[in-house]
Amino acid sequence: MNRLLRSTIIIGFSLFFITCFIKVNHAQTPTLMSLNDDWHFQPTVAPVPPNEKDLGRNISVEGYKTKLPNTVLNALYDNGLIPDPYYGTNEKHLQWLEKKDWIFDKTFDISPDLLKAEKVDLILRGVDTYADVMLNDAIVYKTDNMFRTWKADVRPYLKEKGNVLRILFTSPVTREKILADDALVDYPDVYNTTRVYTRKAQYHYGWDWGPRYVTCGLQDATLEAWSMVKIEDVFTKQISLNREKATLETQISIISTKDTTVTVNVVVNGKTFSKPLNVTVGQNTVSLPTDILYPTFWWTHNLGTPFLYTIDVNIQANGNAYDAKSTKIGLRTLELITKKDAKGESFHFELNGFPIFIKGANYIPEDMFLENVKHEHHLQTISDAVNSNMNMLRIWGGGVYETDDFYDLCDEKGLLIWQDFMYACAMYPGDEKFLQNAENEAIEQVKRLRNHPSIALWCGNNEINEAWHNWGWQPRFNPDQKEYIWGAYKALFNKILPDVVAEYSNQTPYWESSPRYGRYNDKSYTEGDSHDWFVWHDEKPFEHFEQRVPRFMSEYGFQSFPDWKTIESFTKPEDRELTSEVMLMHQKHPKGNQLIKKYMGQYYRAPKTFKDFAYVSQLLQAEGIGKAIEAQRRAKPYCMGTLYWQLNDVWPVASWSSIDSKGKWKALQYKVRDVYADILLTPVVEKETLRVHIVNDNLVTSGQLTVQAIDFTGKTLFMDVKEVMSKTNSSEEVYNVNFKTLLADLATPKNVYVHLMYQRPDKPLISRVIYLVKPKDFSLYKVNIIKELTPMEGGYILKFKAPYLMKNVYVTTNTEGVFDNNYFDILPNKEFSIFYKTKAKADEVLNSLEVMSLVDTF
Ligand code: BMA
Repeated sequence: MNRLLRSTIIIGFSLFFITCFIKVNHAQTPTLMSLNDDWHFQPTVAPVPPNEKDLGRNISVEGYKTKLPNTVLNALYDNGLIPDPYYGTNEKHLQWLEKKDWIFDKTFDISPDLLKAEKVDLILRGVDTYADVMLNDAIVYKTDNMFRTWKADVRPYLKEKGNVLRILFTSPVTREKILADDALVDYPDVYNTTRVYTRKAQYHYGWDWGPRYVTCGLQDATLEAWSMVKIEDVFTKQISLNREKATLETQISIISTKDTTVTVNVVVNGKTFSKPLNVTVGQNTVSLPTDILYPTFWWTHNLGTPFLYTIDVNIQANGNAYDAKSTKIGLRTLELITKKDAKGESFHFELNGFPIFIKGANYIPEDMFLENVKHEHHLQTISDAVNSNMNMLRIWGGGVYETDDFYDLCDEKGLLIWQDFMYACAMYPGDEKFLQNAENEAIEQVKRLRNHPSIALWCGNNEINEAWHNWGWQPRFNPDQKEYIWGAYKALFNKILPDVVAEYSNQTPYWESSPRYGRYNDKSYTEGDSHDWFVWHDEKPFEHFEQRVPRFMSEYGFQSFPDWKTIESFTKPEDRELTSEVMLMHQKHPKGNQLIKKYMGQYYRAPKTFKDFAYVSQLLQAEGIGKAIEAQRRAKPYCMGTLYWQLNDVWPVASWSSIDSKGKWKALQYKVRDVYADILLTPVVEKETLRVHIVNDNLVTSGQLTVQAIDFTGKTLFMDVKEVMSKTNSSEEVYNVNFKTLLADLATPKNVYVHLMYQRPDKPLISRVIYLVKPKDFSLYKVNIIKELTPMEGGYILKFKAPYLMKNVYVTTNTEGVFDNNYFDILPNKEFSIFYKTKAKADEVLNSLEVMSLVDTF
């Protein structure tokens, strides 16, 4: 054979094999086809708005284009049929739409290859909520839970061309009315809605920080074609963990269309573990013991590295790959320690045997409409949490179980998650259908999240135990009804959910309800987790937080207004008044404004304008919550955690959030970043004595503490230096000085700040400025602040300087960008620099730069 012929034959053969392999492989490994594009939606009957002012008057029954993910309101907005649901008072005039039924449909072709598969599953996610799903006129399923994935084989109904997928949504409120009429009792709900009958995000029905938008739609539609065998689920269970070895068991669920033999391979840290397996038609499970020698542990970002291992699983039969799945895991032990002690019962988490003080916030969904939340929003929010020194977020039970992407980010960034099941502030039905639905939802969610090292806790519900016992609901019912309602509670939160967590999770602890007791029960301060709303709801002063510290504070908070630019985004200039109709629509707490005003009077001088009021409301919030955090951290180890209410917002509103709906940090977020630092210098003022504590959440440290008292004009009144040591994971007083000495006999500390500086060898300086009187008593001076702008990669350094102390300097520009600091204090004659990340030109920044401080508000 000549060489040319030989090469041609070899190339020919190779091509033949490659083609065969690709073909075989293509038919055998699951193929995904997205059905998210090219949808059409329409109301079932021509909608007639009942009132003159109702918006959306031109909606035609012919329907409009849309694509997934989407829900009706957004789809109407995209088509220009309704105005922005967050603007002005639009919420009020869009309510009528919730009573309508809608059809979403899509016509599509599929490739002939897809039809060669033995099974083609139609998978729908985030179906919100009641829908009949039909493919080519055959009913595929009827959905009734937005937290579940809906899946069925539609291979028999599929054709190559012109498939029609139709989803007929029934209005949740219509369906709930029928369910409520049939129910044996009228289930109490703090917001008096019918939401408890529907497994749909409960905040959609309105909350004290969110509008009511009971809409419908879906987040994802996919076809998955496969033949013979498919991996359904991979779970790597941690059997034991020590420095030498992680003993694991990888459990793989396989679904098969025939009885056959396959090989299952698990690749862990470069080592392959294999097992032959006889699979039978239907569900099969195989467990492979695997291990990792000298493992690297997963830590929260503040204590170490959140190290992740990849687990690759594949199945082969007859030398061909059939399916493969890759998951990430983190190796760590995480225990919730609840032990009786002299004062009550502890509540703390131990990560890899190390008791950790939890620092974080309560998280709610990032938007009213989930389709608006993209990867970059999750990334921003989780980065904000990490950059603010948080180590945990609580995903609150009135929202949603978050997307896979969210938990992946938490794993990677070393942030723990307290995960509520989605039940909040109401009593829920206990009939068999509801409980079965709830159990299926729990199984799916626990299985989905069990490989994530960030999942620290499953909690049954938000405030339902407390509500039943303290919110005055019981007198509405006779003894039988009470037993019935409480029986339903126990069935779900004391049986079904803990059983699901025990059976399916990776040994994650379960906690029945947050809080354990309500605030009127003294045990709330000695046992379990606590929601302390004495400040705000019961109008106690911020000092209450210092007087009563619980074992673990899982909720407490104070409202403020969003950033002024955010206020501008939903108002006309004439709406920008505290009591305008628009502003009231964006304040969902009945006493909200009145409470902010009342507290403001206690701590700040009355602001001149509404713009000043909005700014001071943020300082007030930071003042109150900062006080609480410092007191709770000082009380370590009696108290071992703090999660304030609430991190984020679902729309532009006055709320307890520390980051507003446009992602703008409020003053509180900057404060949190400071007071959540692993090493915190924190003051206690007691009977004319200043006591300085060091709270240390990390390892032993020692260094030099400098204490300086300086007046607002820059004159030093006192200075002392002391060598101090702080033990691992501790909170201790390290220094004290009486006011007389500190103030050099000055009559009042009204114009004095104390500068604390802690310098450890080879470590950055830790610096903290504290004040000895309430902000309303400060003697501030009005002077010009000198500004200077220097270009730097990615933006500008902004330098500020003033001869006197400037309190809570707030910087804005009209350009797009992010300040790395704001609401900061400028010390007399000391330069203060911040970085402004922006693409804007220097003169644009400078020309629109506005700088104000507390003294400008009165
Ligand atoms: C808490 C939360 C929410 C509510 C907040 C403020 O108890 O669980 O229900 O938004 O209070 O009132």
